[in-house]
Amino acid sequence: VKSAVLGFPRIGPNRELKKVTESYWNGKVTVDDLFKVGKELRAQNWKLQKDAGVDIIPSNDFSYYDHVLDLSLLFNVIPDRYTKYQLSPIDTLFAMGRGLQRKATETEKAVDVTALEMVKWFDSNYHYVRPTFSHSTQFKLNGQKPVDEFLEAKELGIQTRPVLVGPVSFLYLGKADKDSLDLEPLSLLEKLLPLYVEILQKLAAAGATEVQLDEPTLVLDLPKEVQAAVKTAYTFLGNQAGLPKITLATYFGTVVPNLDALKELPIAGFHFDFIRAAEQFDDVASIIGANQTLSVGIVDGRNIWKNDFAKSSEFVQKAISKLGAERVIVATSSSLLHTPVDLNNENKLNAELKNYFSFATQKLEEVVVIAKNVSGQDVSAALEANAKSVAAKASSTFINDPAVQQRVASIDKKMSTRAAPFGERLAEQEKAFNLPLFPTTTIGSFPQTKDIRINRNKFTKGTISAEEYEQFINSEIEKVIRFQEEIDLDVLVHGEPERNDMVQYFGEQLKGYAFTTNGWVQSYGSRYVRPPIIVGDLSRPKAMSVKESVYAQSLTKKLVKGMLTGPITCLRWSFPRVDVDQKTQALQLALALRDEVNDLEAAGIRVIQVDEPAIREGLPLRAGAERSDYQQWAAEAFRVATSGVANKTQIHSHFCYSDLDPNHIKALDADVVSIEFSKKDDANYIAEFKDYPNHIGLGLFDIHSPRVPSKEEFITKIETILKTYPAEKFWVNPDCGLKTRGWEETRLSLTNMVNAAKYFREQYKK
Ligand code: THG
Ligand code: ZN
Repeated sequence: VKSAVLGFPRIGPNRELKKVTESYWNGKVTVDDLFKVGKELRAQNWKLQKDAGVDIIPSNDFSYYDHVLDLSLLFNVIPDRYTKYQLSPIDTLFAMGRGLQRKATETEKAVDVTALEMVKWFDSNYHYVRPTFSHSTQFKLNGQKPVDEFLEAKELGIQTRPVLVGPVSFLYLGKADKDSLDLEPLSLLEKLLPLYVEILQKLAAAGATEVQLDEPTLVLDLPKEVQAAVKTAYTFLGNQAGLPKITLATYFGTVVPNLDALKELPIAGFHFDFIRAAEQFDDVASIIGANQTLSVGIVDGRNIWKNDFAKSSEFVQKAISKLGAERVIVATSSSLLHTPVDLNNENKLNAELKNYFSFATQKLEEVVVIAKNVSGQDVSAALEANAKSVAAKASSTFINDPAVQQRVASIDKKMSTRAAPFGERLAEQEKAFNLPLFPTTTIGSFPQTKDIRINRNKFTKGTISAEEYEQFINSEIEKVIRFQEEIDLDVLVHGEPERNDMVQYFGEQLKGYAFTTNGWVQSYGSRYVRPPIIVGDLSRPKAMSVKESVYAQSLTKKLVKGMLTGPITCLRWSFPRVDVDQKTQALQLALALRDEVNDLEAAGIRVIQVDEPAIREGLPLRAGAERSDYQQWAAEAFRVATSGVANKTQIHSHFCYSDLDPNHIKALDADVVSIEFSKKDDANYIAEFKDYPNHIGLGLFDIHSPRVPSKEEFITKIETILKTYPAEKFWVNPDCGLKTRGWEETRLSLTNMVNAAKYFREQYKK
């Protein structure tokens, strides 16, 4: 029985790819330096897998930005606005991924182009760049990256299985460009398929015997025509002579509702995710043809828990007894892109906990051991060690905290309901706060300057004392407060200089969490996150944010918002436990946050914002009972966190990164919500929120761009919104936190925003 890996992290064990890419963008290194590091990383990854004994090793899983974007470039799906500057292929890739603004020099023309849309990759925290099609798209092969990388590995003596996103997912996950809104991407299938044939032929000529085509859209609720497209595409590709053998890979869920599309396809085999959807086994096994292989995704590509070899082997045995050993492959459930690179890079992690974890590098050994085990080879030492670790975890004191379990069991309706309905709360809040019409505020973070990062690093390394660090943070808070007073915002924030990542920061302070020093996972492009790990029952040993908020409030007569990350976002952006359900973990987080919210209130903080940017991405991929369950418990968790306060304490929340469902937000019963809106300001989207009962700040400018909107631009925008949206519910704020912006543009944008609000106050004066 062979072992297979669907993809390996590309970032390098020490974020080599981030460092060199950002240096290249800053003009500090050449394109050759960039390519050299890329080549080294690829070689390193292949060798690692080869040495671990993996049989089927992927290539073309590497990317300088995003593998879906690579495919847009390969098939020449490049909107005209990027080609007109005649940039090199790599600069075109970066321009599409992140936009490019460059002043003219003696040798180069000026460039000014925004990025393509970036979207979450299914329910993960990875973002892909959306393929963007137009009537003028000229499909043709642009270079041959998959072939080049295949040959690169071959030269190292390593035979690989190239991986590409398949044609249906490539189209279905894409969209029509703004000049071609009537275009249905899926209608391009006929034009696209010959390009797949062409690149697969080239791969075959280069010596590739098999390829992996990823079709994760098959785990979504698919309309009939998409199912039909799968059938068309793979019948067509499978019937071409001279191509490498095709394995169609799906992951992140069950394919059962789309199973018909996979029946009797003339391809070599399938890969399914049995971590996410073990229950699909009988159904999918029933459609495997007599000569087809089944790749059993049994080593989790989305989480960091050590595999249970006994359990996994038993599962694979089931496949073997059905199909025979030669037709079964042991594989990672998905690409390992979503896991940190190497547990051996962690030297501060508690030894007991370390024994429960497995990062990408360790997962290579896992697929190999399981494959050997089910092949009847002697891996008893590995099995024994694994069984010990599994048993130790079950009784670990890290994991079980009876007091927390009891508290979750005692949650009742009262705990998740505010004392009075919104109308009554609002009346009390208005009386207490006396805010003007069109109140202005920001989402929470202010620019994280180099100085802040340097001081945080010094504190982490111990080169400055806790007192010195606190003084530094306080001086930053004071700067931010004075700044906000000066530009005359109404509801202030402390600016969050003490926080690295909003989830990591709270994770580090909660009992039941473990965190890594080097466990980076790519989020998009060169931006990575270090998800904290939920290892046990969660509780809050002491207040987490009160000191900073109270200090900020002590500096001003204006209201200062307390700032917290909500239970669902903490859960979604962490590696969760797999021994209890997600609802339980969310409620434990909710209770910890409830204590924090109540402490903030007791310390005199009168407005408290609990952010839930990840609430939408937690929604199960498929409609059905699981989804409505989620909607119920996600809202409950938020309300448990926020319902312990008096009517006159105002609860805010914030959402971004996704299209929101107003009904879902309504269930949270926050007094005020701010939502990302600057790129979604069409009348329909506004209308969806018109009847939302509580107050909303529709984000008025894009914080991802250094561009400064003028006061007039803000006024025009607000005027448009006011045609649909009632003035008395309208808060004025940016789209999201200002952490990644510079101070200069922040000052200008916010000043213009505040002045626009003042203009409307005059207009609406009674
Ligand atoms: N935190 C977490 N997940 C997220 C976001 C977040 N997912 C969605 C969205 N926001 C992704 N956006 C970002 C934005 C910035 C960064 C990462 C993800 C970022 N990372 C730093 C970097 O790579 O240089 C490192 C941050 C750190 O020091 O911890 O800037 O906000 N969890
Ligand atoms: Zn946001």
